[in-house]
Amino acid sequence: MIEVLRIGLGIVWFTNLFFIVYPANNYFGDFSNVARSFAPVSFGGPGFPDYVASHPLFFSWLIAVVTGYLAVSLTFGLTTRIACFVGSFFSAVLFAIQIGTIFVFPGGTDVGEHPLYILISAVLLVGGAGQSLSLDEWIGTAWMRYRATQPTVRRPSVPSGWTGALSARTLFSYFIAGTLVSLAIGVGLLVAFPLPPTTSGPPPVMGPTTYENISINIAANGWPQYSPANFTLHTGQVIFTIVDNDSPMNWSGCPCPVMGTVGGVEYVNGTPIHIVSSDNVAHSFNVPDLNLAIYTPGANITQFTVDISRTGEFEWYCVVPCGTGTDPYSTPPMGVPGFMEGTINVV
Ligand SMILES: [Cu+2]
Repeated sequence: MIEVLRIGLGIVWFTNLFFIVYPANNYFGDFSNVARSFAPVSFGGPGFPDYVASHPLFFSWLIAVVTGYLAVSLTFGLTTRIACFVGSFFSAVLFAIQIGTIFVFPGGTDVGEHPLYILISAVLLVGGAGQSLSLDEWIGTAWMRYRATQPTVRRPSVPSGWTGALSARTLFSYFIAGTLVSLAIGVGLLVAFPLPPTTSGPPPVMGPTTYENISINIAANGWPQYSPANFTLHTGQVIFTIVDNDSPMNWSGCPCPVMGTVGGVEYVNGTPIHIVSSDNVAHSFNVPDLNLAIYTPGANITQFTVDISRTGEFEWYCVVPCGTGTDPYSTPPMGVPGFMEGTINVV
């Protein structure tokens, strides 16, 4: 029974591995953009998601290699015990990093199952999984047979059956301690990459309420385009109006909580909204350094108010996959300044 559980978890990791290697998903190519799309919902702020997005080679391969190891190890029962530890620690780190999304979308993302993975790993470890239907068992038996054919010149001082050398209780203690440490590491990573500190000096004088009107139209070359993309604001309350003239678009992968506005809402055609429906999200307006995340439904008018208390240059970009090429996450106008990226100068 426990071996069935082990193989089942192995198959789950194989499906994750399949997602990674399936060419149409473009896992490696999209990695930065997907990581960046978590910035608005990371409870530690956008610092760590931005860091991951700017080191895509390392992090994409790290996740791919661990996923591949867990798939092979658990399914075939090779180094089962180590896989229980690795799998649990890996899940704990992922869970901690994405905990902000979980609170926003209960069970709505693929990270909601990680506590279950950790529990299954614990059960496999304590239950001594890997003792049948496994390569661990096959190798152990083969080794024993080989030993039996050898003349008994030197008896190893290692107690026989090394897999039982540590009691289940000791193992379980290591397991719990390691999982908790991994959770702490995940949280630590978020906290270690905080928002840029507010500039020191006297608090800025808040100016009067100002207005910023933006529209999204289809440019002559067929790309959707924010205009203006680069503009100047004054500190104080700014009331934005974004008229999105692009077509409505469904973005099923959307983590779309509104963040950083007065009241935590945006107004779509006058209706206050906390979480924008994935049924229609044509574009977004994300300013990580202001912790601002706005999603604009196509063929709608979105309004929101932001209190801006610091001066400086702030980058904004759209995280909604609106590229017009084969890969909507990475083809233009995604990431093209003047279309889906720009600079706000606050004076
Ligand atoms: Cu866009």
